[in-house]
Amino acid sequence: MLDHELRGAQGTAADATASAPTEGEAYKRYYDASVTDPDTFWGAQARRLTWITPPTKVKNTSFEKDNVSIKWFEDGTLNVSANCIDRHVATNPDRVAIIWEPDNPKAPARHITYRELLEETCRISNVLKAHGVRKGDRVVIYLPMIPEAAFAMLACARIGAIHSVVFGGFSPDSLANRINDSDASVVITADFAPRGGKTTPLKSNTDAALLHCSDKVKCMVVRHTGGQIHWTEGRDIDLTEEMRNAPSYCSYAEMGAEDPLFILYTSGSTGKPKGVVHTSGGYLAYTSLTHEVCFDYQPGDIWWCTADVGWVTGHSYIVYGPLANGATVLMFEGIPTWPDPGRFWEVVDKHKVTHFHSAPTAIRSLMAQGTEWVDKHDLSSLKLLGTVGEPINPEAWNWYHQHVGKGKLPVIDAYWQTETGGHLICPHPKATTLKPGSATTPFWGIKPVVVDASSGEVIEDTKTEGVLCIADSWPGQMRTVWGDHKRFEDTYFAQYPGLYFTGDGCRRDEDGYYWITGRVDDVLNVSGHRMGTAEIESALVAHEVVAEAAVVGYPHDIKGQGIYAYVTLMRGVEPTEELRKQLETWVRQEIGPIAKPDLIQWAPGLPKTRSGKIMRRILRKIAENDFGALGDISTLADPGVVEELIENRMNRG
Ligand code: 6R9
Repeated sequence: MLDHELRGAQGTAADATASAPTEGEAYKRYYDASVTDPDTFWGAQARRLTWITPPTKVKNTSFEKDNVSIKWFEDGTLNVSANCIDRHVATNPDRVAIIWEPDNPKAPARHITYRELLEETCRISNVLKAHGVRKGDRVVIYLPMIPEAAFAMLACARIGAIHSVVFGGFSPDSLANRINDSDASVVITADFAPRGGKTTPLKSNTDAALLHCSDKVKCMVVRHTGGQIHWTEGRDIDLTEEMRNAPSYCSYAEMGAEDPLFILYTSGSTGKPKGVVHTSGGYLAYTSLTHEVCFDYQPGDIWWCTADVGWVTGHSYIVYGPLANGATVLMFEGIPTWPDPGRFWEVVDKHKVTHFHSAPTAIRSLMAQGTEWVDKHDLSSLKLLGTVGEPINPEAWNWYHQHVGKGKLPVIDAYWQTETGGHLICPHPKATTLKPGSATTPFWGIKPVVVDASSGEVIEDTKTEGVLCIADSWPGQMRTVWGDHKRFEDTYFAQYPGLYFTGDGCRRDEDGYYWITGRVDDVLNVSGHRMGTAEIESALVAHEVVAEAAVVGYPHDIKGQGIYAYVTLMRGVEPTEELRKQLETWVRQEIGPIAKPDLIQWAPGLPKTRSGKIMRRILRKIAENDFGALGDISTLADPGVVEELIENRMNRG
């Protein structure tokens, strides 16, 4: 071990929250203290981490337009991987870190202890180093939900490389864009990704992506299914084989608190996806704290978050937060409805899961299958339920509480975003009275404000409605957009000067509870996956028969929002059912299966203003089958197109 690895064993996650108040009033007072004196509050919270050099500075942030700068704990140094692994190996080497449940219910589960987590992570770190990856280099991770995904993330963190995880459901094009935007030198993938009884050919997707990338990019392959794959000599590296031969220890790098930990691409209202950058110290302190407090996580609990590591929820609440807390994390490769709709509950019983965290879309899809699938399972190990990703409708909340929680368990509705690193608004299981459908009240350190969208004024009344902004920084906040700080400032801080703009609308009730009403910009939330309408439109118009396309969301029973595309074909092209299918497949290939339009309407013309702007408000109304109240259409260049679109609308339900 290096000298600095022996120093600084000053923190354990529980230290900082040992005396955290969980009674209603005390919890509230603690919140007040956190927002009135953030330096003291977060200075104390920093001690939940093990620092190489403990920070003396706490908060140094500015939301000022054109001068946005966010730094937390800036003079501290640490290593995130050491915080998630080594300090637990020192105290509890044989504790299980990851329980892996494979897609196939008949295949054996894996139990990986903290000691094994250290070894596997170190082996990947050593392979990365042997192939020239250094501090600050970017590594793209395109893997199924297998433990190697967590090992690879932590292996990057260990040597100071910046990872960028790409969801396994994304297409070769989306993967190539992310490799190129982050200028990555390595992509780590697997041969195949089994999921719900089907398999995605990740390696051949990567081969296709790499045709559009620099030929310096290396491809490391995890042999997961062992299936046949194409091999490019000189570029492809058998990671499974090289891990076997690599040393099982690798020292960790001393990183500044503000050194980037990862980039994660997310959709915005315009342009290509943005590389959201999170850094080391503040992000880890924040995810570790929120995981422990909001979910009341206790040592020995078995934590299961059903998200994919390709999304931020997987980063913060499968990997970093829980492992920083020394938790036992269940990682599931499959889907809720395969081989049957009882799979989640079977897994809960099999592994005695205590904390189950999922998404409204999953809950709604299981609700639609009837209660017998859940009622026949014991589920007595469960202590708490969570939901995240989109607003949960009270029916789904109640079903979850009643049938999964047997009418007893708290449902923690956690509202946050890729950009925020961790929870912004969510209840405390012991201190907050829950209201089905509301994410309730802000977490410690978070100052939400409701703004009148037209005047830009902050509304002081408790009971109100408007757009949701946050008035001050918190340690888990994103620091910049990769390679484009101006875009960061313009997207989040220009609209309402001095405030962070979430892009969400909300209502605040008489008790000060927040009810998120969904995105106010052109961002869709389909089954909890964020997508910009612009991305889907540009995929559609890239097809040779498409002249123009406009995409909007509409209410969908299971997915929350469905994708509704209006497509204008090139002159002379016949609209047919076959063409509709072709366009669906096209979008799947361009972006990935999650972006496939649910409904495509042929639109001989689109409603436009005289300046040529598509009037999405009108298209949204038609897609919602709510065309009685179209509002003012007098600015339209050709009001006639609206009637035609209504007449041939696709959603008549
Ligand atoms: C964590 C995550 C962020 C957007 C966000 C909002 C919606 C997430 C929610 C919620 C209501 C909740 N959202 N959680 N809406 N209640 N509990 O999902 O990140 O993929 O970046 O999506 O999701 O609209 O702005 P991300």
